[in-house]
Amino acid sequence: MPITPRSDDMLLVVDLQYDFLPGGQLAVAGGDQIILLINRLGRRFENVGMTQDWHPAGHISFASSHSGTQPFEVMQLPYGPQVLWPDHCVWDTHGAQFSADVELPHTQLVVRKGYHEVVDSYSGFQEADRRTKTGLEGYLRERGIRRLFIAGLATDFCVNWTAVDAAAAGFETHVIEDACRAIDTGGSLAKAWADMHAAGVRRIVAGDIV
Ligand code: VGL
Ligand code: ZN
Repeated sequence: MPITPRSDDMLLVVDLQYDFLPGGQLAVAGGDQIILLINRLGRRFENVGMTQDWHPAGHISFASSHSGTQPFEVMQLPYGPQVLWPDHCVWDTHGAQFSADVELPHTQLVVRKGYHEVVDSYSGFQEADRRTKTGLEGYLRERGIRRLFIAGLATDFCVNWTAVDAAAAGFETHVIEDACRAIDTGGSLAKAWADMHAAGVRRIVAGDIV
């Protein structure tokens, strides 16, 4: 289905940071392969936003914060099950920076998330406690944005949770599949697409945007 960008659309680019790219602490396979495509997509959108995973050292989502655990294990935390990760996207480290290959100079908004030590936040809208908001929804409403086009890393975590929350908030939400790459741990990618489908998220490819 061809879709033409409008002035009430935003391209929301998720977590294109060194730690999620090959060589990073939580590298997503092929993560570097989507950057040029996203740069090209970005030129089609008047409104571009980015999210940035942004954790304090010792963050609760890090396996290193819980003795006797390993990365990719799941741990029960007060707000629900949490996959434990290698340390990543720590404040003011190189790994937390956006890739220098990202060329989206007209980006209007950067939303940081995951900055509270005891709660993770995959979603750009709210933390994993499902209560603490980032402010993104209010920003988009004040800007008159009605449709969101989401690309970036990782399909099954931050893209997924951001898309599901966007749809729940009433935005017409599209995930650009070939402009995303997944971690895929413990069946997370299949579950993510099922969750996004159930939430009414539309699964498109970059070629649909004309
Ligand atoms: C992400 C795991 C941990 C993501 C962030 O950007 O998808 N995944 N933190
Ligand atoms: Zn993270």
